[in-house]
Order: sequence, then C-alpha cells, then structure tokens
Amino acid sequence: MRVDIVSIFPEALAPLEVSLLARARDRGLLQVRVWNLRDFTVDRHRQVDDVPYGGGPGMVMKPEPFFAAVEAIAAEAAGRPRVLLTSPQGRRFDQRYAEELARERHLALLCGRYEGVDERVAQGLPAEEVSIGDYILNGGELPAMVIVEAVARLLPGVVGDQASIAADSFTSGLLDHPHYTRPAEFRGMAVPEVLLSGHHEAIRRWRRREQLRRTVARRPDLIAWDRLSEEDRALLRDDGSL
Ligand code: 9D3
Repeated sequence: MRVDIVSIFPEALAPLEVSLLARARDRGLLQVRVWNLRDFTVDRHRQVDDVPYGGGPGMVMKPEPFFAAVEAIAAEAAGRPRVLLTSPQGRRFDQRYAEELARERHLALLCGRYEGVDERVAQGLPAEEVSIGDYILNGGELPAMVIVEAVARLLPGVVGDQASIAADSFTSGLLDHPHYTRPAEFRGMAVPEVLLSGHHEAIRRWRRREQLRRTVARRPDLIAWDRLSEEDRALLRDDGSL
C-alpha cells in the first residue's frame, strides 16, 4: 500500500519513520511519503490560510494548495488515490473503517488545521472527511498517524503474528480478558488460581467469562445481545451479569 500525507507540519509526522511502520516500510509492504502543503503554494508568502468569508474568528485553509498536492501525488503514482481529509465533522474512524481502507492500494491523507479547511476541498477533489473521535485536537496530524498505524497493521505481513490480529478484541467484538505474568503473587495481589491450574478448558471458559463481564460493565454498546451464543449467555448467567 502507498500512503501520501499532506501537512503544514511535516515534521510532526516524523514518528511514522520508527517502530512497526518503519519495519513495514523496510519490507516493502508500505510506502509512506509526507508532503509539505506549503510547497504547493504559488504566492510570495507561501500562504496556506486566509480569513473566513462571512467573518468570524480564526483562519481557514485555502483550497488551491490541497488540489495541487493531490494532483502531484496522482501524477507521481500514475493514478488517483482514495483521498481522506481529517476533520472533526468526518465519519468516525473505527476498526471497520480501518479494514475498509486496508483494502485500498493508495491513500492520500490531507491534514486539516486552524478553524477548518475550505469546503471545496471535500466537495471538489472530492475528499472524504474522517474524525478519530469526539474530543478536540489542534489539527489532523495525530489523527493521520492514528489512521496510518491502524490501517498498516492490517496489511498482510506487517504484524508478525497473524493470530494476534485474529484474536483482536474489536475483531471478536468483545474487550480482552485480564492478563498476568510472573510472579504468582505481587504486593498481596494473587493471580487467579485457574490460570495456574493447567486446566485448559477451565482457562478458556474463565477468559471468555472475563471478556463478557468486562464488556458488559465497560462497553455494553459493543454487545450484540441477540447474537450471543448459548455458552456466552450461560457464562453471563453464572456471573450474575444476565
Ligand atoms: C475549537 C474549534 N472548534 C470550533 C467549534 C472547531 C475545531 C476546528 C478544528 C475543532 C478542532 C479542530 C482541529 N481538529 C482537527 O482538525 C481534527 C480532529 C479533532 O479535533 N478530533 C478528532 N478527530 C479529528 S480529525 C481532525
């Protein structure tokens, strides 16, 4: 997969150079290129923003540099990417959205800043607006990194252990169970006996019950009540959660 990111703060995207993503890049599974939006201005002051029509506080990002950037990206890649624009007004990014994007060959991520981006970027390029959640950030650079990491780790071969992807809590639809390692007792806190028992079927049931219990308690919105198996219902009944 190829990902092009356009930003007025390309240095804020430096973390993409390290860790999981760097490995994916070295292995040729992922190609990331960061572009400086200012390089696509044509005026003497390299201006990327301007005052809002209609008045009001703050500045609005101008449309022309975004169009020029996407056209340069399309020319270099010999084809138009799926274009995303980070925006608090966007579609909420979640695991399903990440899986959808992981099937693309080429993405372009445009990072918004200031009060917002001229509406004609979303309308005319066109670009689909994407938000990473309902909290206020200063701009789209962190959202872009979140999106790239979530998508990249779904590409075949990027994460070493495919089993860890399959077991992922959001793929199974439940939160994870608690994890423990040595020592068996730490500052008066004991590891649950069943995990030391070697009784694999009992361990599997305990983990499943903990997953269900925690999901009911913390994220009831994730549970498809009408689609719980008979075993899951029984585990929750034993637990008093149902
Ligand atoms: C406080 C300013 N707000 C006035 C109503 C609007 C606003 C404009 C720009 C709020 C935040 C931002 C900058 N945020 C993003 O560009 C952004 C974002 C976010 O803030 N949260 C979650 N996802 C995203 S994607 C882009």
